[in-house]
Amino acid sequence: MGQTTEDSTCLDALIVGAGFTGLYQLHCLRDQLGLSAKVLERAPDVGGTWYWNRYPGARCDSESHSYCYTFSEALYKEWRWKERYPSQPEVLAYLNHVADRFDLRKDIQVDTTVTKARFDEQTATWTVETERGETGPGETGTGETGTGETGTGEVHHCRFLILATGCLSSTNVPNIPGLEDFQGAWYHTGQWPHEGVDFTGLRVGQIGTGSTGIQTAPLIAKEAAHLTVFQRTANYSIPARNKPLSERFQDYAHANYPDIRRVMRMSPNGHPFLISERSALDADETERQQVYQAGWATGGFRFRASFRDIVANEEANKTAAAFVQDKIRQQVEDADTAEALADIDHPFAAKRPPIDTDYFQTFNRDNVRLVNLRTTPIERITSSGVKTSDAEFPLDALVFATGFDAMTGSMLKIQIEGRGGLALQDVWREGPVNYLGLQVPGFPNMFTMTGPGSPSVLCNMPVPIEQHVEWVAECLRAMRDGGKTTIEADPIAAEEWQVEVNRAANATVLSKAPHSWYYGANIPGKPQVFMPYAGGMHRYRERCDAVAQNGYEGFRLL
Ligand code: NA7
Repeated sequence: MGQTTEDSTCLDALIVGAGFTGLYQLHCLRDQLGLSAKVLERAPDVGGTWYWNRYPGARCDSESHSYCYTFSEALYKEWRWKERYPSQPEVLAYLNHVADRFDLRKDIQVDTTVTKARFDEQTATWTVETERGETGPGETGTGETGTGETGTGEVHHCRFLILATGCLSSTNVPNIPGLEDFQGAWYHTGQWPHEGVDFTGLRVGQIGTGSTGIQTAPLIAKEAAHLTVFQRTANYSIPARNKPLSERFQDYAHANYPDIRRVMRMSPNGHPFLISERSALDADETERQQVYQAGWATGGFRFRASFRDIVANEEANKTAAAFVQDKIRQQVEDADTAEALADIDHPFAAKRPPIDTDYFQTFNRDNVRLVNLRTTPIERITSSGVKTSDAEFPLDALVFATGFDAMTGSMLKIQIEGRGGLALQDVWREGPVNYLGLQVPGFPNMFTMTGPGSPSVLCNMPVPIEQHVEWVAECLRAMRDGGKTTIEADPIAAEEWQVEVNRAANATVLSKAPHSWYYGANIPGKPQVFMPYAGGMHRYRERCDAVAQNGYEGFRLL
């Protein structure tokens, strides 16, 4: 064990995480409110999830001109994006630019993992313990690590603790028997080596066909000698139709910044386009096909905007699902493979729908094979590959595109104790409870950003992020102006919010995929509770604004 150093200064705010949320929160609290604030970040640099996810093909599914901050018109207009969807290096470069532009780095301490946080009721402050030089976002793995000098602990004190730890940041390496025997190299996409991986000449296995797997398979297939894709749940995917962004489009986006921002802020999902007001059931079959075809040609999430009720109405959803399934079959030459890819057991968009570049066509390559784990499950990983119930697949490398312990994973990795030693792990044992996704009863002055109860993962993320950050900043400003020192969610308000979160999910087809990570179903032992708020970003914003206007209704302020 190394030594522990204690910083006796009590900061106004400690922010955990230097991703999209943490960077903007620091800017708001320090530069707009004049508070003393600091960010602690486990990675060696800023960027959050965009620091770690460096797998081949890593790219955002939101369009570039909307996957950015909009709080500053000058910032919006000085950045020019290269492609319709930003690649991981480009998003990371953008976040680095933001960190430099607002001089944020001087208050960001990297290579620092927060391990414990405890609320002291006497002083109404948080005591936060850290370790230096921790490994990355996973339990184990071959990915990038920190400085390696573990064991040096620190103690910090603060009035407000803001968990900007990310909602898709705690990697999930499934516990498949035999991984420790595997003689090849293995990687999780969310913890990819910074120097890259050369798959040339190798037989690669990929487990997972979510958004990440669907992005990376076409690139790995081009490089590797052979790629075996292990699919547990077949997935819908819409062509991204990525392309370089013209100077003309960039000029248009900059000139129309106020309108683009307004559409993003008023829409249910934070994207910069309007959703049709028509029902899919109001169009006849020919017209419906034409509308879907147009959406397919446009590509990306705009396909989902074809009709207003694709996510809300099961019958409407079936028309979209059938259209996409037909398209999948048309793209894949081998009939059995096409059927395995199109045999989808949930409504369209009930699990997070990927968008792709040549994913299905990848299965037409001679060096790519699909293994359907529904019919032939994995039994174990051996020293030389993967053994399913009917065959053994010799592999030189294994890629886990197996996702994250979403929304709660990174928060629960920190041992957090609220009033009277109440542990967050205990409070959330049966599922996350909080108010507006922002505060947990019993944990005063702690804010949970983009976690359960927030619409975050169902939206173009920068929009809920800016909303959360600005709401918290305004809250702290109001507390200062009103001479208040603590804010805590009322347990009844939190209970009512859980009812609202469930009600919102049940009003959509999202509730028809109980095996999705929205329900925590990808993590063994995790409570099966629908986590994000599915009522729409616009409603969520209205609700949060009303709560603030009504003197922070549902919160106790002292
Ligand atoms: P996802 O969407 O959670 O996808 C993970 C994939 O890995 C999915 O196909 C899973 O199958 C599969 N998986 C997980 N565990 C296993 C095991 N044990 N065996 C076989 N297959 C498994 O993660 P992504 O990284 O693709 O995307 C996460 C988000 O990041 C995405 O929504 C974007 O917002 C960005 P399953 O479907 O569970 O049967």
